[in-house]
Amino acid sequence: MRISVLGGDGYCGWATALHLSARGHTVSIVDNFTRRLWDYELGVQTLTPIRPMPERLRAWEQLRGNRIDLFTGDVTDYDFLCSALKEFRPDAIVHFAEQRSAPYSMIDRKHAVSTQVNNIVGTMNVLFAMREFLPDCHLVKLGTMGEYGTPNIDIEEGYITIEHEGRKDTLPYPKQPGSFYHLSKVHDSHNILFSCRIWGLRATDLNQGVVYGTVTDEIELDECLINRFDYDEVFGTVLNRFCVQAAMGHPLTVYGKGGQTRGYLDIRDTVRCVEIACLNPAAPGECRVYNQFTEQFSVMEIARLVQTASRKLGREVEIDHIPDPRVEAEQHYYNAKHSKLIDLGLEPHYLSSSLLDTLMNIALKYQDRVDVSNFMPQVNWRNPHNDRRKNSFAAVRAAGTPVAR
Ligand code: NAD
Ligand code: USQ
Repeated sequence: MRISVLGGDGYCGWATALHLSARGHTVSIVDNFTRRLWDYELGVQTLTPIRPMPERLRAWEQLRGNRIDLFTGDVTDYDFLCSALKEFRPDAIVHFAEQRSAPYSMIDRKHAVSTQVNNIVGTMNVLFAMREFLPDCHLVKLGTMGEYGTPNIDIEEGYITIEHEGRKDTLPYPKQPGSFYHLSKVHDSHNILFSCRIWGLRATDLNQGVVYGTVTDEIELDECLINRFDYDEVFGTVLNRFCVQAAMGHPLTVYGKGGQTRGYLDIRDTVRCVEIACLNPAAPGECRVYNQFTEQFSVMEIARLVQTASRKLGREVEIDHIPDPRVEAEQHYYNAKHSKLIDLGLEPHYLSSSLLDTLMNIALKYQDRVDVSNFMPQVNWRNPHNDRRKNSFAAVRAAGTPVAR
């Protein structure tokens, strides 16, 4: 297949582009590298020294003989997006190109607005481009399990059948997201569903859980292909953060009681799920929703697993309960269905102590790059003007460092 990976420089996107290329698909990457700029804005960096995109692509071509085309630009720029898609003519568009951090979207008004503009406009542009000149193309869009929130009933895969006043219908599952970022995904989902209904487009909305890990079969082929491993409070996801904290002997930062339960998956399953969705396209007019995760854990369960794995490596690490900077249920019912991708052939990599060892060893390998001041949360949901003064745009500008805006 010809597959365009929007956001192919990112954590999930880079691993997916390589996986699809390794499996014989013809792949293009579309990215404007804004994520590298956001790291710079926040004064954080990935634990792992990711290479510039031209170096990444050269290394891949030399290793595997597979060329990945690069289109550098912003998906919110409709003319750019159209020219990239018209030139490549994909059978499937995998859309990762969004601002994906809940804390980033909760810093202040500016970050909330820029998150929603970036995400919603980008997805709208993809939908309009498909309608205009790629009507048979299949959109594989990364959504999030966080769109559903934490209802006190089981979570279905996208739709729920309801009986009301003696009548019955199957309707989109109710959404109760927990950040302006998660809300942007809900708005995307509505726009995608509407476009499929009125224009007959085909789409799969992958409601992905929290991703962990950093290595895939392709990424471990060469140091130049190394993937992101974010551990900071804004972009680091919880399991990856805990592994780096444990490796550094820092207490694990459980927010509040730690009963917050989410769906999780290994990045090796992310890349496989995306390929499965591409190989089994939705029908014209169909907007499918798959819940893309393999296991559920509470934050405390993850903390205890990391603590045990750390002990085995001879490192004692404490678990700290710090006041939850987010507004979220700290103890709640959670049971989300996730069988559709398994039915299509996904064979999950369940969380193992050996994977935790691997992640802690990666953290030790790059420990010189760890800034422990990025472990504690600074963004608070209750405060509409979070002061990340030391790293803010204003401070960077004041220091005279050029910032592209
Ligand atoms: P990431 O920040 O590592 O990568 C996103 C990429 O998209 C970056 O390379 C960025 O430069 C690019 N991008 C953003 N806006 C763009 C724009 N307007 N034009 C062009 N490129 C743009 O994020 P990720 O962790 O790889 O997540 C990818 C997708 O998967 C996101 O949509 C996210 O919501 C979803 N997701 C991620 C996780 C997770 O745990 N990482 C979990 C569930 C869902
Ligand atoms: N948490 C802690 N301690 C930490 C970090 C997080 O207790 O040091 C808690 C959070 O409060 C939250 C849970 O762990 O309850 C998960 O937080 P996270 O930062 O790992 O993940 P989240 O903010 O939900 O976002 C991540 C991705 C996002 C994706 C989402 C999937 O960044 O792009 O959409 O996971 S889901 O959670 O299913 O919505």
